[in-house]
Amino acid sequence: MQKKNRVILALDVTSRADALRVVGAVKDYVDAIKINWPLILAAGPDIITEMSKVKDVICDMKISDIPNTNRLIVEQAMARGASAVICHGFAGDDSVKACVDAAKGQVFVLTEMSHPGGKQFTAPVADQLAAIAKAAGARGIVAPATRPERIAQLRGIIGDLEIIAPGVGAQGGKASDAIRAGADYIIVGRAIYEAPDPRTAAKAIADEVRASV
Ligand code: NUP
Repeated sequence: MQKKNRVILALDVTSRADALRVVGAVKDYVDAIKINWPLILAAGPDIITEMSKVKDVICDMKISDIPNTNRLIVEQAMARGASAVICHGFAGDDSVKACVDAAKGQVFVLTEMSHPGGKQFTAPVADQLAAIAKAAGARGIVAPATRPERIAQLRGIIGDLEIIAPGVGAQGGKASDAIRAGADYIIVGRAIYEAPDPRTAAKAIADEVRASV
């Protein structure tokens, strides 16, 4: 994934037609496409392969099983063209390591989640989850754009690993705040794909990011 716009599109639309329309409109302003269960279930796993021909795909399946099952899930995602996957850290270091091995390092580990409920269980252990990501050899972590101060604190734990930050727009976070706090990329879904003109919305966010780097 080329660090050009520092924007990752969260493509949580629920049809192949919408996915193609949105990606066609915004591809100049995003560096990767994050695909989550809504689109995989609606359009089938071949959508990973189709989208991977346009941009790098991050499969956000929030993998959180025993090591063997994690390995099988990651192998399926990578075989379909994913460039990276997202896993939970709470299943433990062996489960995260299984993902890292199967994805040859291309794993982002969830730390503190961006929604209000993320404060309940993930926030108190987020520092440990970040340490697990670092020790396992992951590529990076997912940290909340809704709480930029946490991005900065988690950066202190992971060093030069990458931070991708969801929560911009619909969840109330601001792109420039997340980037200034140390995020490498922001993740944006509804603020782009639900906008009247997704291309204009994506460009505005990419411009905001560029101005804050
Ligand atoms: O903590 C997280 N918060 C979050 O929103 C971890 C995530 N992976 N996400 C995902 O980012 C979420 O599942 C969705 O795909 C995207 C944010 O979408 P939006 O709020 O910009 O529409």
